[in-house]
Amino acid sequence: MDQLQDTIVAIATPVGAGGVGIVRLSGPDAIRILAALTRRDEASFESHKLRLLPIYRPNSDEVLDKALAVAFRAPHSYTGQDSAEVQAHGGPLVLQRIVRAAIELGARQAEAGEFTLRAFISGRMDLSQAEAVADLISARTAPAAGLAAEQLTGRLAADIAHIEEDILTTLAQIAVGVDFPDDQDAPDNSAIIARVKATIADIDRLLLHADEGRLYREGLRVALCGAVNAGKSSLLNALLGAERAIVTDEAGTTRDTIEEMIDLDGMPLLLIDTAGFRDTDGKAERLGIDRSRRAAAEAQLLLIVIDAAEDIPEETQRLMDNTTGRPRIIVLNKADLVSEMDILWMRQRFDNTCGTTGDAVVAISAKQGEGIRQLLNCMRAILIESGVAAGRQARISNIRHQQALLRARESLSEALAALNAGMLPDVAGIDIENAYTAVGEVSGKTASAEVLTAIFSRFCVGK
Ligand SMILES: Nc1nc2c(ncn2[C@@H]2O[C@H](COP(=O)(O)OP(=O)(O)OP(=O)(O)O)[C@@H](O)[C@H]2O)c(=O)[nH]1
Ligand SMILES: [Mg+2]
Repeated sequence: MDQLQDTIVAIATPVGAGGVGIVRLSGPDAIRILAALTRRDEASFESHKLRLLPIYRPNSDEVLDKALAVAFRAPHSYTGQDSAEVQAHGGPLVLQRIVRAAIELGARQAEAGEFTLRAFISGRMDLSQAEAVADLISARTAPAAGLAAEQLTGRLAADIAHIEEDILTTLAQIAVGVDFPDDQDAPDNSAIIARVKATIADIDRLLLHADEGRLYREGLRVALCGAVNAGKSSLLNALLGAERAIVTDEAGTTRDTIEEMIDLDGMPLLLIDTAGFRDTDGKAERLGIDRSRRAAAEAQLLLIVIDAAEDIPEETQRLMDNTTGRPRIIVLNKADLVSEMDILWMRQRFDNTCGTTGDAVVAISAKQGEGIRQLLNCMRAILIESGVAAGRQARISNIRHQQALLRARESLSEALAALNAGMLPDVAGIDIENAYTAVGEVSGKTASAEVLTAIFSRFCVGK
């Protein structure tokens, strides 16, 4: 994967027909190949300037397309290498033929993520930025895209670079050696201690809300749970404003969990419709119910859906008993079937059974779309109160980064303990070096080949 001397080629746009499709080249021969494809002089390609030219099949007068051709001369390109693009008509066959022509002229088919890998290797971006590219492409909500875009701009990269520099300075200071005050045997570690403390504080600032940031990036999980026929799937559809899940009056309609993302005023929510709880002999349904329990256990917010026109089933009561204290909303559905007095009475009943914690209770009609806005407001309020909404401000939203920084912090704490105990700074130096290695995994400076392979294989070909 690391043969930078190869010139690579790939289709950069999605598979299928489109208005425009882009073939991308990067490597020492990229511009020569572009010149050969267009039968122009290589020197005639000014960097970053589009030209409308016929694209020829090599060794033939056959024209493959009339397209926009552009060269990007190193280092001013995405990969930092000489690069080129052909912006052709977006038919899959046209694009494949242009790729094949480029291969005939000496390029090689690019592997997944290879363009971005080159950008990383040539220092155009650090590893956290390269990861942000993949996150941005795969983001399913505007807030997740926002987190990725911010990381792509290099704010995290700059913070990490700053921490790396600080650690290197501390190591340099240790290497120079410390003074032993005349009248004491113990070294004066105070300057180094202050430096290590400051670095720990910087790392802590970065790690603030990292747990929430991760949840935020993946979507805050909201599980719709309750007995069969309570109207969970109807509620999912009402929240989505689309007929996503099948709704019938048969108990046990939903067998498998159904997940859909929504954007609630900038909060990414992963709504999970589940199989209704009940005793059943059906194998598939039982497995589905197991999944429901798992979804309920992992959710950041539970919507416990209750059919207001029925008695509360035993299973639902058990679910409520098992989830007291967790962020949840009791959703009294089918409010259209009962009187306002009934709803009032039920509300009171929940206040009694749930004690002073006072569950949030919202009455709705999923079928008629009533009370949905109130429910959304209540969901937002509870998510904010529970703290997960703070993920929006998180600087770290990736578990790999979080773990690397936690390891760095641990090593620095050990160094601090040694320094405080009056040991020679050299002893702490080993821990501080370990901290440097851990931080470098975020920027990629010290990331292993396995880590790099794992990260770049997540990309699509052409990125
Ligand atoms: N009157 C009324 N009927 C509703 C309402 N919500 C759902 N229903 C009806 O209740 C029945 C069950 O609805 P579903 O949404 O399939 O219920 P569910 O909880 O997903 O059921 P399972 O998937 O079997 O667990 C359907 O006939 C719906 O039309 C409502 O607000 N009012
Ligand atoms: Mg259902």
